Amino acid sequence: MFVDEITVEVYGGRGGNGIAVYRREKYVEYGGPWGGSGGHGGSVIFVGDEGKTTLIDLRFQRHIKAKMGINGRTKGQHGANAEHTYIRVPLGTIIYTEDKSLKIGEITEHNQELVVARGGKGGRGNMAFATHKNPAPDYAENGDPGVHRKILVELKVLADVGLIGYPSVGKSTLISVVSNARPKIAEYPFTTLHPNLGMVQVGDESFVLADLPGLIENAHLGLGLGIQFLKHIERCRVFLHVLDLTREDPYEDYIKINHELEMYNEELLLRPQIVVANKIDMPGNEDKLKVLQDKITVPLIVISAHQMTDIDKLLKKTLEELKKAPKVIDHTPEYVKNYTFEGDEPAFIITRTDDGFELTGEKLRLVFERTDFTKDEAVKRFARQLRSMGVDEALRKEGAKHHDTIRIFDYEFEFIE
Ligand SMILES: Nc1nc2c(ncn2[C@@H]2O[C@H](COP(=O)(O)OP(=O)(O)OP(=O)(O)O)[C@@H](O)[C@H]2O)c(=O)[nH]1
Ligand SMILES: [Mg+2]
Repeated sequence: MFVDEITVEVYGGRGGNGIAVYRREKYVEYGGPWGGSGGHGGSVIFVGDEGKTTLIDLRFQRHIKAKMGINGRTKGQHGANAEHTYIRVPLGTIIYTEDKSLKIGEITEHNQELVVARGGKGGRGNMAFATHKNPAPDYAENGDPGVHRKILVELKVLADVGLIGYPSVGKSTLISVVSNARPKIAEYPFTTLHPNLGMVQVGDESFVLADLPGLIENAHLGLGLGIQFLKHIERCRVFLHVLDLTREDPYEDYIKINHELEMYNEELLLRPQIVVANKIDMPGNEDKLKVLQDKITVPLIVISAHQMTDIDKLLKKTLEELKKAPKVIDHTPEYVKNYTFEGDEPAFIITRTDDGFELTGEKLRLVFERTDFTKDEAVKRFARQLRSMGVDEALRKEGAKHHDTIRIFDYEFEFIE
């Protein structure tokens, strides 16, 4: 099972409701407001974890819900804030909105935290609203809903060096002899289904090596593991292009794989490559080796991963190339903008309907959701809030008249001049 891209739904917890109650004491004539505020809802937070290499955990949690804040109580007691829900993900995880139009963020470091769905604020209890002018407010706020959205989670492996080549050429065997990685190795093609990372130590220096699934002709069109695989190599700074000397025509293989890279992203061809001619322990490779030596212009190292022949030589060369290689720049497309929770969207949007107007907008929704419409005073306060947001004025400008119907989410109001 190869998981490197997955859609999940995340729900920030709702904030707890505030409460409107009064103090009733035997000898106190007018008990004041005594309703506490609700606690904040918990957020869904992704955390970088260097010990993880796949997104497989997310497969089993397609809906991630953070906890709700506790409602406020009487005697001025505030509800507790909910705990956040933390989800550990591998480094190199990128989070987008479902349609990929917005990039929410990227996890590149261990323990880095990224809020993917913020919890709602707790509603204020009536105690919080008491003023000199209105010492006994008969309303409280509901908690805000948490952010709810579908996100696309993508993993791009962060490796310095990537092993590329046809299936069964010995990529996994090579990483298993040079690093701590222990991938599955077998005679049949497509043994490696997802990238394996290994740390390679050369003297007192080290680099991260990625063993990737085998590539075949037309991978860029989706054949084999196709695009799923190609994505991972975009961030490698150096490629070890492994050729199998027991195959019919290793030079032809070399050309074809490079062609696939080019078709996927021509910039990949500019990255330094070292050609690794593997399985020199097998007989009958002299002629093929001669062809490679004549035609290939990049560094060529002949090894046997199996017998561990000339591995040191390969690693030294790799380190040398890595030091020369430029840093890879992330070419996230222009239209993908960093998402901020406090966007610049207008506070409300007015649309004309048959019998009046409709109001929408995220900020307006927040004010709406906070209102407890079962309480007169709360509704009046809602009206005041709309006025201070400039809704009345804007409606008038749009031509709203006495008795026009104004639709705001679930409710209809009448425009009164
Ligand atoms: N004789 C010989 N066999 C090797 C050598 N390196 C790998 N093999 C064998 O080749 C077969 C494939 O090796 P893998 O390391 O799984 O190949 P891979 O490139 O990772 O293959 P995919 O994961 O399918 O892309 C296994 O049977 C290995 O034992 C070598 O240097 N000499
Ligand atoms: Mg493999």
